[in-house]
Amino acid sequence: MSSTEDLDYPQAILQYNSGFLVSKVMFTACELGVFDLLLESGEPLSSDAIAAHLGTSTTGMERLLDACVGLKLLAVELTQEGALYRNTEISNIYLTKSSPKSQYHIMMYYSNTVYLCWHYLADAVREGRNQYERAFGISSKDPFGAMYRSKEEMLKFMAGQNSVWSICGRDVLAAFDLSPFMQICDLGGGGGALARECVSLYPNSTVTIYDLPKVVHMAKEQFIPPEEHRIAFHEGDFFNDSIPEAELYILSKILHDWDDDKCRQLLAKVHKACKPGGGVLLVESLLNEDKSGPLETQLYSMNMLVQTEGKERTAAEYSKLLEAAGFGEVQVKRTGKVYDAVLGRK
Ligand code: ASE
Repeated sequence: MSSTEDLDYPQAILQYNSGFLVSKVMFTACELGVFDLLLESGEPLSSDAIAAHLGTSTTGMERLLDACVGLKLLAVELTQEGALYRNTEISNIYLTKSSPKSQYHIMMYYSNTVYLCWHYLADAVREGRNQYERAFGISSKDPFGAMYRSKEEMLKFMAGQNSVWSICGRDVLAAFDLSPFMQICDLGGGGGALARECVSLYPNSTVTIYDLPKVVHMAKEQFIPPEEHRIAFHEGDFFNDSIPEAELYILSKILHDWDDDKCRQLLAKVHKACKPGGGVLLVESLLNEDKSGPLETQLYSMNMLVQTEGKERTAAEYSKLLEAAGFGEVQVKRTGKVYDAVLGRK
């Protein structure tokens, strides 16, 4: 495409202009249970039948379904009885609640929590800080206090964070051979999906999920079956309480929540607790060195601005933080998916 064509028909601008409409159509179809219904039904359904089953208006549902067809999240077939809708393969796998690779929970978190913070993106940029006060009327001093403001919010966040590991958990854990590390501590391990992936990939390892007491209680109650004996728990606040000894610490999407000062504090503490010969695995979405991309990571970094005290960083930035804490032999592996791996050794 020549640059004049670009200027005559600014496809990118038009597309970006409606980007949030696309997200909200997908989120809404998920929330209302369109994909679950079409999976369960096992046969294509009319918009009237879908509306009736889900208790919505027909006029609204018809438009939602057609927009989903435009997005290739549904397929439509015209028959004598009218238009019949069915899931596409990608919707069956990723948008239904019950699928092992379901992204339903992260979408509900984006649609109902993240979305409200993004309403104040301009304020976040002006002020350089998160927007919990404007979005929810709660203090933004303690981002996780705000994110875990209710049991429901905490559960939504934990379930949402879990869902990404069904897609890229294996890749980040297989990026390095972690089999020499038997005793692993997942700091801020939350709902434990990565810990479960870890004991499945490395059958000789045990993983201790370290998290706030209320998070650990929820993980035990909702996410980790009691018969999973290779997963243990440790309740604490990693900034204020002690960190147990381990051979490998996993910090998955932890440093991106905090500024450089807090990251240095935490990594110094991890280094002190770490067994000699042990290491630390950072799982993060890496920016290019010149921060020119990937777009998904640049957008995540904006999300860290509206929701946390952190940002996404480059591999060199993470290496510097690790080295400042005393870790060496830093290795970086890009997985080609949204999350990458950085390993440092003590
Ligand atoms: C965090 C991760 C997330 C803190 C807040 C968050 C996510 C959404 N909100 O550690 C999931 C990852 N997605 C993004 C946009 O970073």
